[in-house]
Amino acid sequence: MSARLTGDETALWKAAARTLDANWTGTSTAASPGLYPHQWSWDSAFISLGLARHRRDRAEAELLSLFRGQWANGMLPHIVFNTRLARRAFFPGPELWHSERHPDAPRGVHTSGLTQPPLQALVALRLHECATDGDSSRAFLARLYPLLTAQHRYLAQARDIGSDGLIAICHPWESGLDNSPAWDRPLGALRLPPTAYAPAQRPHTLPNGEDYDRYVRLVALMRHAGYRRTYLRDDHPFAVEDPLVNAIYLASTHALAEIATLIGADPAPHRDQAQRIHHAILDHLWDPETGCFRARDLRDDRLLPVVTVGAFGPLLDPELPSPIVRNLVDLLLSARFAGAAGYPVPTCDIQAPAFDRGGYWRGPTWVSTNWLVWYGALGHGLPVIADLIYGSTMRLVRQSGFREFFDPFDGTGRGSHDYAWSAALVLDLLS
Ligand code: 9YW
Repeated sequence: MSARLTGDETALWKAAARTLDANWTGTSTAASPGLYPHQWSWDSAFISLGLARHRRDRAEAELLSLFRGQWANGMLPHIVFNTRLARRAFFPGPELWHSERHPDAPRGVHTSGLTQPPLQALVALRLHECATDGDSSRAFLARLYPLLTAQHRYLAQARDIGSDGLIAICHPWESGLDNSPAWDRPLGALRLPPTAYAPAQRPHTLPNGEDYDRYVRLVALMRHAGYRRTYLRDDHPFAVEDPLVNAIYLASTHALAEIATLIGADPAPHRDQAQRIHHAILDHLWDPETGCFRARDLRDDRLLPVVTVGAFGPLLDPELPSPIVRNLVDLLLSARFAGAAGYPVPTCDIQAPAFDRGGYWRGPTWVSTNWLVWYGALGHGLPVIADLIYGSTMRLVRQSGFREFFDPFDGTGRGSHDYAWSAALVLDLLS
């Protein structure tokens, strides 16, 4: 804990550290003890950022534990199930995925068959930057590097569905922003057979049962096709290039180049790849007419209409042209986002018809997306934006605790309590 913290900040720091301690399972961190008892991929990345400030040993263990679930083709699954828990601890559990039937899946651990935003390389580099023992930290990076490069190779080979340098999500869960209105159109276009899942089995967080059936349907299609690359490219009905996912991919590719340099490997292929992603984000996801980034539906080659918090993801691109940075700042401060929200950043454009202040990823403020926009703003030397988001995040957790998500107008906490990434990212912000 830093000596420059005020009394208030020290109390918050201790509460966040206690939450992480309570969620620690012995080898990794439960995303939320009641609701999400397993290990989620991008949660794990955010969580290790907080652990790095509190228990360095656990920060490394957290990432290594996640990569135990990595498939032989490099795919890093979005859930690694905790096999010590009862099978019914979370729905949908391992029975939806049947990873044990897939030749690429690891033995002795159950995983999902989807992935999530590839934050891990970015986080691994940040862990190194705040390490006190440089040698041991470099050794950790050297251990992680082949796993990270395999993860990125999988994305470049299997998920560049548009052959344009960007990666596509094949399921809303892969975005991390599960029920974002950005996916409404491609999800609505999906033909739905009668479902086998009873309404009682659906998690409370998703109000719309029909959407949930569509999620399960998409998983079934992928599973039946053996998650095959050619199926995903040619036939899978859901393929979307999202600006937030791709900006994370870009930032992690830059991080991979730096990690390569630190451990004496060749950074050049990662630098070339980063250039390709940078140009593709601008060429394919920037809409000059509306002055913002939007997701592209590859199945009908159109930008999707709704503007979400994902529009600010490209701030993670260190080479984002300054006129575009200015556009994003104006949009962020406008009445569509921070200008009308007491507790920014809402996850959906407040003026969009789909905006819902209590609707999970359809409007509420989340600590994770706030951290990403904050980090991007710092990278572009935008202290006013960074301070605005820092202040809003601190007010949220002080007022409502480490909740899963928050009402963007009055800061009311919603969803699960003791949500690990809300605590972890507060530790990172305070450090
Ligand atoms: C689900 C674990 C996950 C996060 C996702 C969030 C939510 C629920 O919880 O998903 O059923 O997977 O939307 O981003 O990784 O915290």
